[in-house]
Amino acid sequence: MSNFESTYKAHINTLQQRTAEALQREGLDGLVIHSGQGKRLFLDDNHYPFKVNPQFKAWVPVVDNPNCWLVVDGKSKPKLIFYRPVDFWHKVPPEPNDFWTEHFDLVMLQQADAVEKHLPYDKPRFAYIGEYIEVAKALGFENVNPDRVLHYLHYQRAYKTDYELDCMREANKLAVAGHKAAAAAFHEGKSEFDINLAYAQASRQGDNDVPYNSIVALNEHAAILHYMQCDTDAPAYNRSFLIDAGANFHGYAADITRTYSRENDRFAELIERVDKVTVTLGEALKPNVGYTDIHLLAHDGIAQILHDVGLVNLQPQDIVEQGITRTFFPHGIGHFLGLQVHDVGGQFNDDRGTPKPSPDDHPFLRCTRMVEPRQVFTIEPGLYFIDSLLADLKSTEASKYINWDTVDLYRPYGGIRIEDNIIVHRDKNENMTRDLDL
Ligand SMILES: [Mn+2]
Repeated sequence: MSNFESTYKAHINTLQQRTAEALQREGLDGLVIHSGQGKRLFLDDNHYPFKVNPQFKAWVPVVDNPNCWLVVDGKSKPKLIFYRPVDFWHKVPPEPNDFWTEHFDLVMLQQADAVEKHLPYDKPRFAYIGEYIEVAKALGFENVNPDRVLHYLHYQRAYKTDYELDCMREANKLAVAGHKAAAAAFHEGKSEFDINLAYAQASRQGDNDVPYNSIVALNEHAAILHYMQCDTDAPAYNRSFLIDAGANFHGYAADITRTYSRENDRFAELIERVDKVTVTLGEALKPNVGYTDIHLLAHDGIAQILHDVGLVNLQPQDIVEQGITRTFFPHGIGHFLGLQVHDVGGQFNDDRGTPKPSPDDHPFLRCTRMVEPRQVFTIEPGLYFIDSLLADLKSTEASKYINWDTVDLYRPYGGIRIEDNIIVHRDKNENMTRDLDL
């Protein structure tokens, strides 16, 4: 892991510069970034899984420790207040001694509510960045998550440092190992539950480690965009399989989708065609192209497929113009990827946070920015047979262009999504997912 040592220093320098600029704009001296707190279930003594503040894990690869604090001012060595209680019920994290620790002044905190003596004295000159507003107020902070600071940091987060790109390549490795094992389990006729276990085992990620709930969908379930169940019983026959599953590495996400057919049948052919659209769009991503244009290109690609396989009796251009592609491809072409699976800042026009919303006809597009080097995107076209959307289409004028018998042949397979994770470099793209032979 010496590789991380060499890039991490530059990563911290970049965060320092961004912090200095954000503070200057807001007229503040520093930020106090809270990792978070444990959250108890209502009327219960159990806790929800801890999910760290993304602004905290941007600085340190510590994702599992609540009650930690960072004090940063963009100039001095950052201070990390690291929570280490005396606790015989839970595992107490060891004193950090990793590649990143030398970049921080470390202070150990034994009691969560004793943090005040380690925080800056002049609270009005600092902003609290975190989820627990009452805690911030009780400590005397007046500035809590100021918009101008967050907008600036969120906008800049689209440009990944070399350290972040390395982390995301590692996350892709973990996820791809899981995807290969999941595909094998599908071909053995396993249940969704057992396929999910195969994924977890190979990716070394449990349900609380992955960056989002994995979608493990057999047959018709593949038509449910955010299918979150996992049937424990295998269906009588595994026809088709859609898996959208990622992994985390040092707090950075992978987000990959693949679709498989059990037989070499018409659905397999459809998968191959969507796969080609993913590859083509991945190549179309380049500096100075609008991400919205990539989304519109996806509709052209889907329209071509609908025409070629005889689902719709219209020329591709007319299929798009009539809005028919939105029945079969109702979501956005992708999003920024990073510390969060749908990384922030996708709909900003500038670093002041001026909104740049998605086009009216494409409300689910999560990113409208210009494509630039060091950005990391998913590209995830899909083609689904969703009963409710098909029923809507059937009730319109355009119904007469649809070959409903052909639609019915595909319905039992659910749908297709093929999603890659792509780094845009100045002179080329790096498809992290395909580079790992998935
Ligand atoms: Mn995605």
